[in-house]
Amino acid sequence: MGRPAIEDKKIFCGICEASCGLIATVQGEDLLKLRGDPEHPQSEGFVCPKGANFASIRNDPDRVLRPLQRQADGTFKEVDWDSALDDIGARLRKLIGAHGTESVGVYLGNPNAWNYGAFINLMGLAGALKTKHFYTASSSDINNYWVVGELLYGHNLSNPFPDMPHTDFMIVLGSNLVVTHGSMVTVGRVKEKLDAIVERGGRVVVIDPRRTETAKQYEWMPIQPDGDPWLVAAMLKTLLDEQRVDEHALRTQTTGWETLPALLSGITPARVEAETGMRHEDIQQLARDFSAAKRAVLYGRCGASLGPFSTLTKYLIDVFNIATGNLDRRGGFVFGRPMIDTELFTKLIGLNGYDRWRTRVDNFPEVFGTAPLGSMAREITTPGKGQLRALIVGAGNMATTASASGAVTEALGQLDLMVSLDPYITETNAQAHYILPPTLWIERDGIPIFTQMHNTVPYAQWVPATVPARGDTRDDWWILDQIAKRIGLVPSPLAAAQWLGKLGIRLAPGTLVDLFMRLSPEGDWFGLRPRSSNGGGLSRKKLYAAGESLKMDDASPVGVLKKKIHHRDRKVHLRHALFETEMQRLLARPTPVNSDYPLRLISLRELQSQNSWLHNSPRLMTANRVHRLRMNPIDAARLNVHEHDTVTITSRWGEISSPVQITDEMMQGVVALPQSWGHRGGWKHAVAAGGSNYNRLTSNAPEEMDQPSGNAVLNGIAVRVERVASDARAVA
Ligand SMILES: Nc1nc2c(c(=O)[nH]1)N[C@H]1C(S)=C(S)[C@@H](COP(=O)(O)OP(=O)(O)OC[C@H]3O[C@@H](n4cnc5c(=O)[nH]c(N)nc54)[C@H](O)[C@@H]3O)O[C@H]1N2
Ligand SMILES: Nc1nc2c(c(=O)[nH]1)N[C@H]1C(S)=C(S)[C@@H](COP(=O)(O)OP(=O)(O)OC[C@H]3O[C@@H](n4cnc5c(=O)[nH]c(N)nc54)[C@H](O)[C@@H]3O)O[C@H]1N2
Ligand code: SF4
Ligand SMILES: [Mo]
Repeated sequence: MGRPAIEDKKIFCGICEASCGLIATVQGEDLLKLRGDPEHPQSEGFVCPKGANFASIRNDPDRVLRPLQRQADGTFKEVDWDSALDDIGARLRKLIGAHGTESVGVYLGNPNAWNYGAFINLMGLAGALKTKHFYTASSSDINNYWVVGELLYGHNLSNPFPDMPHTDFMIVLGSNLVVTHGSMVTVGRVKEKLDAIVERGGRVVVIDPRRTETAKQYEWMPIQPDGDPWLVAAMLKTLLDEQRVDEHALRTQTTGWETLPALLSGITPARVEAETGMRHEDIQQLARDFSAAKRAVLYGRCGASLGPFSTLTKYLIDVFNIATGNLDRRGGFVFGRPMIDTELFTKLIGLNGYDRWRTRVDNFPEVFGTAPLGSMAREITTPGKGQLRALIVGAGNMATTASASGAVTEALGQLDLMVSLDPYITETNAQAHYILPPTLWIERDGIPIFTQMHNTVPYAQWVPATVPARGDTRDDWWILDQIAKRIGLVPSPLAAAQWLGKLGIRLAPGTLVDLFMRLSPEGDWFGLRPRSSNGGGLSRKKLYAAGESLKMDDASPVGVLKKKIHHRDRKVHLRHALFETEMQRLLARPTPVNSDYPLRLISLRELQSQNSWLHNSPRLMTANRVHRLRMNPIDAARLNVHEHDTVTITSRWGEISSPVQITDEMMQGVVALPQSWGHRGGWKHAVAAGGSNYNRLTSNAPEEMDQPSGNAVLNGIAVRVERVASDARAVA
């Protein structure tokens, strides 16, 4: 028999929020090549090195291909699925018998954003267990978005995004868009979109302590870490004082806007300059220029989301966009047109909300049905009713990615049961009792539910598995369903699903999503819908048959504010006591000057990484990549540090070491280190790449987290840097 035929399949990339359209060349079970799909409505042929080289991850010889059970000596032994699942079930039943379902927890990691089945079943498992131990990567990232979404617009997921393809003025506050390709906004070919703003006579202003790859292309304004709430508050105050706000927009779209001057009354030019390191006149001018632009948008991401006042900062960003009349305006701050009504879905299952309960140990408010990851270690180590004793981890490498990663690693070691669904033996699950191997995104069907919510060009896509599962790997959703089954549960928060489960009917997440999509505004309504712009409404069958993405419109909709707001009065609610408290807390906080820790550390993302998990590909983790601390030449001279010297980096919470790269990209007083390096475990190439664990320097103390959202603080860490050896290469 000859080799199977070579075929091209149109799919989308399941690695980052850009969700680029790809063409996969496959031959039978083999993935031969991945390239950009020129016909994809959003990415138009773009592919980055991560997407293009994903075959090296799929075919990785270090991938776990059969369930692994940890032995007494710390090594792992392959076991079959039934014995792994049966033993996990038995151990869970015993724990639940003794301590209740609230002793079992779930972690939902970042790669689940492209894994709808796992997402639904992790959420469903937490719901069915009625446990408060539901932790997600969002609390290291965007919990502040969820809180502001709920308070301002009435739903965690109601989050406007920048209409980049049509704007004339964009301020990028703490995001390295040309490297990360956008978060909480899905826009293909992001660099071209930014270039086009400038080409049509507009401006892109990047406000960042580092002259990043993005800042180098456009206008750069350096800012001291954590200066963001001060900066945005000062811009807003300027426009209010000078009556440059769009009063019509404020009156018609919002309530509570009259209280803004009082909220900002404590913001003084002297304090703003001290906190931002920027000139007050420059900030005022920027605000005036922004308000004069016809279509403008202020966009903030990790640089603005991972500081100690991230919820207040996100609130001020939204208010600034609204007060300048840019909400729900073409080229401004717009809402998406997702193929599935995710807001309705999460509402129906009761997930969305804020502060409906508090966490046991730290008394943090619940956000979107979840507890902050920063509290997890204390929930494991603090005895009492509700103590966390067993954890199911879906795609999480918290020993590297969580704040206070040292404390997290130690706490994980105290669990009675840890089960990790992961394609690798990582530094996190090296101490799991079981590692259960999942299929990867290219080996299962995929629908970009999460990123569809923030799409600048609305389109619909659902692709079957591109290539079959490798080894004895299984879809995450199936694994979770099997675990749930063994403790007598259906992984769903829906009473109806539990009831069906009792009759032996277990709905696969794909069936559920198809049903919901068909009944959604964009669905085919089971044939009852009149023909529409997307060709008569969506169903999985239709999208499979199309074999490519279907464009639903040229641009995200505008004029939809009333539909997107979930408050009864259909207005954006700008006044909340919470923001008043946060503003008081901001004003009361002394400007951080600490002679023991005089520098501020920030995280850096690299083009060939995806947080912690693509580091085992020799095609991505190439030999020339070295983990290095970036430092300004003046700081280096003062500390007598030279290129390649090894330094220790010490914070109040830990110490690591790293070779140094001296670069005037860094603002003086600020150092940057790539996040999520320093691996251990069975991914040999990642381990061999070396590097150190940034989050050994961060804290999970409750007072160090963003108070309203429990979001981790991962940027702006006060550190001291000292030379320990000259030239790391000589030392090594
Ligand atoms: N190539 C690549 N792409 C990725 C990822 C990856 O690891 N690699 N990760 C994905 C994930 S999970 C996410 S959430 C997104 C994140 O996407 P981005 O938010 O674009 O990610 P970062 O590169 O961390 O950008 C944060 C920027 O803020 C700056 N910064 C740090 N502190 C401050 C501060 O206090 N104020 C201001 N104004 N700026 C500050 C940093 O220098 C940095 O340039 O990227 C996604 N895409
Ligand atoms: N210092 C610092 N720390 C940070 C950040 C920072 O900027 N600075 N960024 C934070 C942010 S924004 C985020 S989102 C978090 C992310 O942190 P995590 O949620 O830990 O996510 P990742 O590191 O992307 O991947 C976690 C694991 O998922 C596994 N995985 C990949 N695909 C699959 C799959 O299909 N199924 C299963 N079961 N597993 C899979 C990978 O092997 C990896 O071990 O990190 C945060 N940590
Ligand atoms: S930008 Fe993101 S979605 Fe696009 S190819 Fe790269 S990793 Fe994949
Ligand atoms: Mo993230």
